[in-house]
Amino acid sequence: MTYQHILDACGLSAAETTGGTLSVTTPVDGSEIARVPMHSVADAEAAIARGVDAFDAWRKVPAPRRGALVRLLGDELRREKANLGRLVSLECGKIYQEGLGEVQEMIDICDFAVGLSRQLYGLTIASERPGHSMRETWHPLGVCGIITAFNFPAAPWCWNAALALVCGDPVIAKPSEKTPLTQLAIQKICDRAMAAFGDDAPEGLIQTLIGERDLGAALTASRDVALVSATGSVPMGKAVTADMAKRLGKTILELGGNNAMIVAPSADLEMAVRAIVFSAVGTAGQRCTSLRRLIVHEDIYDDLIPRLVKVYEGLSIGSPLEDGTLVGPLIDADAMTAMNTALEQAKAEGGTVHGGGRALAEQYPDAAYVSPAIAEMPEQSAIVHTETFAPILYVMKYTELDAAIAMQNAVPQGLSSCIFSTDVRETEHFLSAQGSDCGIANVNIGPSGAEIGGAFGGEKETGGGRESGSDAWRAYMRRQTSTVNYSRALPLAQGISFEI
Ligand code: UN1
Repeated sequence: MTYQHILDACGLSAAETTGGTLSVTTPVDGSEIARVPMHSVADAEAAIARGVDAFDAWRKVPAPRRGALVRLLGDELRREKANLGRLVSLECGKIYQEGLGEVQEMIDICDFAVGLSRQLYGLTIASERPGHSMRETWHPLGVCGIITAFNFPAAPWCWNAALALVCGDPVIAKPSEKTPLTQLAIQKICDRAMAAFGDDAPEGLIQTLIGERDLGAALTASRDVALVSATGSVPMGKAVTADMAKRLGKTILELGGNNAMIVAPSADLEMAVRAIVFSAVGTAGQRCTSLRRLIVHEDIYDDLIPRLVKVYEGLSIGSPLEDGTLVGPLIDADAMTAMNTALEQAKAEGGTVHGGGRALAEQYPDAAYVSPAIAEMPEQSAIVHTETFAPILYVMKYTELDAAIAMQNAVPQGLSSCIFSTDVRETEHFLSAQGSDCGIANVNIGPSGAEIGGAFGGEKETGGGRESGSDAWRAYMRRQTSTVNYSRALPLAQGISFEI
């Protein structure tokens, strides 16, 4: 299949992929695969205005009926899974299996959202006053801006959009400028779902803006955008927060991770090795949930690390579109430079590095293939505290579990974490209030590859937002507390006497 076939299979037209000013290159070989027209700030403002009109209509549509649109979207995604998964792989460089996984996450969250559309439950609350009732209702919020990153160009949009749509909110996507094609293909899928849904899907309900930061800034600046949900780097999250704070707008932030695994003496090492390798080298170490730090008990260190180094040496690095490849390229040359710089710093801080360095340079001179690296560190030094979006696994030893947990929690980020242990005292301690400080804490599972049913997100510099499952839907709605007096008197709360 040629690259053009992959674009064609997603229905992307020449008008959308040629003649524009945004050059899109594939990390597979560094070649240009499209030149996409970019939207202007004026276009963004027009999109927001259409979104406001769409909100007026969409909030009146009953929630279960809104769910029917998301069901159609899920149906379309099922049909398009292979095509879209391949485009994800081509555009961001993750292996095809992981591209399919991303589309499956979209399908899963659509299913979740359809069920949710009949379960946007509020509360009834006991009033302290006689003849009074209280209730809490969830209403649609308004236009939602969804800013996404290159490493997951599909699923995070859908975690947000599927919930926002059933909650009664129009959505405007602003994908990474490195991966606009996937969002354009998703927009097409949405357009088909809306056409099949019929008249009560208003124009402007689901929109896409292609371009650079100024478009994200237009979303954060506008009072007509009730919520901005942003996935990406910590500096991006801080910029979004600062802009939104100026107008006290709502945000959901899903930012960096510096995810660790503690491997205890009782761990099943076979399982641990598989989990470590998938989570450290999957998506070439460019998931926000990628495993970056391995904290290993001293008694098993000399057993585990050589095994890992051996597995790393045998990993198949190559085109993400080819069956059998486990490690695709980094997104671009800058990412490779960042990886090399981090490894140099690791060495300067006393680390011993296995692997690393450029791979397949002759076959793909314009792409950024690298060998995944393991860096054995004498301690959790400065470089280990930073998130480098690359397949670098820092390894440290521990003696006492509490010290391992303290080490795990000592970084600025708080997204995902895990422990491999078959000792229930240890695992429960890890999950307790004195344990992991992350939004996600797993047992005998790596830190990446979360299911959609749980709330996804993390603490500290990860931004504190939650997306996807559990009650994350509430962030896309406004809560209304109503007290109704059905008596013939007007008692005041707190027993206050106020006679006029
Ligand atoms: C991300 O890297 O931005 O848990 C999201 C996971 C995926 C999502 C990752 N479900 O790895």
